[in-house]
Amino acid sequence: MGPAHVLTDADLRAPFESDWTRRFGGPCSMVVRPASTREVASVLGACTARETPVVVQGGNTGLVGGGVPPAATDGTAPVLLSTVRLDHLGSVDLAASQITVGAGVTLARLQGAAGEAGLSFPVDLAARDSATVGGMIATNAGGLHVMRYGPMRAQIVGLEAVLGDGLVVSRLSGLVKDNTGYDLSQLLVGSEGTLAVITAARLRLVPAHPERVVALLGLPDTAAAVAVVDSVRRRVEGLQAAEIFYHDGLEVVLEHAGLAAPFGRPWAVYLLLECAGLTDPSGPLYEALAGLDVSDDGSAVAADRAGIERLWAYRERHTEAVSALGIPHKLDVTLPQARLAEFETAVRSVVSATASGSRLVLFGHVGDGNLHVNVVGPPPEDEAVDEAVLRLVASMGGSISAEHGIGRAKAGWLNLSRSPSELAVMRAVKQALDPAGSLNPGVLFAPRHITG
Ligand code: 2HG
Ligand code: ZN
Repeated sequence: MGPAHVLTDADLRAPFESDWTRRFGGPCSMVVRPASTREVASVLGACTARETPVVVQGGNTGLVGGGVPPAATDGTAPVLLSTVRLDHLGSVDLAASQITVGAGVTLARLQGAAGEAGLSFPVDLAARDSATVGGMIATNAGGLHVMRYGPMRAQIVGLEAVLGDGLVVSRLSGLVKDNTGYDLSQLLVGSEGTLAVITAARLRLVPAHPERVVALLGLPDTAAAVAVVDSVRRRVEGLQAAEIFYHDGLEVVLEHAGLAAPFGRPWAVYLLLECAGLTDPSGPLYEALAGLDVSDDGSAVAADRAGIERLWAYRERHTEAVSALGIPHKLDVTLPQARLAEFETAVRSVVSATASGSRLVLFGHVGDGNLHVNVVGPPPEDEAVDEAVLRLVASMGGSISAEHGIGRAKAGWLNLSRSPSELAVMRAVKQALDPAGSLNPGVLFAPRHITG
């Protein structure tokens, strides 16, 4: 790779050693930045032969400590393998509506390439300028359009990856129908760098939908928001995002971003709906909303680019606004749709009981039953509130990770969402693919699960 891509100097390593939340991270012995699959294979082969752990990192936009080294321990400091130089962007295959890209290509670059070909990449999220395709696959990222297109998993036609011992497995032919045994590509989706390093991906693209409309609604409570989404989902074909946020979170965003409030009066709950199509989707959206109890002083609609961006800012700027309050405890959970409103009330009391005096900011993808629970106040290492919220989620039939992954942050509680037999099978897969245990140790599997 050459000395320019093996970083040992502490200052050069520093940006790779701490995550976006500032809650997770630790030292590595060096950062290596391979630019080809062959280079990835030699790095992994060399590290495994020397029993050196490897931490894999994409754009470092993860929120669960899965792409940064663990806090300093007495063990061997890991090598950090950054995939950002695996940035080859193939040309769009129009006949197949597919594209092959390197793992280090950012989401924004991929979206740009798809757009130039008159197509679109179905996954979108706020960290688009830095998040890389490889990291998004490794975490099965979700984002804003899951309700229409599914998460990252649903966009994968095939992958190329390197195992811990340097073996390259490749499935980039682009065949949509291919029933020839185990789907190794899908096995790696969501494996959080614990089974292999993803080096390239063959992805599906969808038709671009130039006609967009966004509505922001003020509503009395979560149950009303869930009811509007259920109704619009059944009536409007192009509904692709349904996002929720709350009065207290909006106040934080307005203050942080210097934005004006969306309506003349505050509402308890805000629901943002986005529809897109080849033809103007606003007619069906208006019709669907006309039949619902939506008040004039709690609704705004935009169909032009600037107006759409203005409405989205209230939702998209939550993450940075919360981060400006302090180091947040971030939990990313899904509930059965029918219990989302009940959960919202319950989580507020659980957080005030376990972390009194803290700030709780809730927002998320209501169309997927996915709420982001952000708590600012408890020190980063105090996990009491994390545990209480995750136990509440499990007791209500939810999942402890909707889209960010388990990482290091939630590894100790994986047994709240996975049965002993599932965990045994997952450990057997890990043992088979990474017998030396060199890939992302401590991510996904904790040395010991918190019981109960
Ligand atoms: C989002 O939906 C991201 O904006 C980040 O998943 C969520 O900051 C968070 O907790
Ligand atoms: Zn999200």
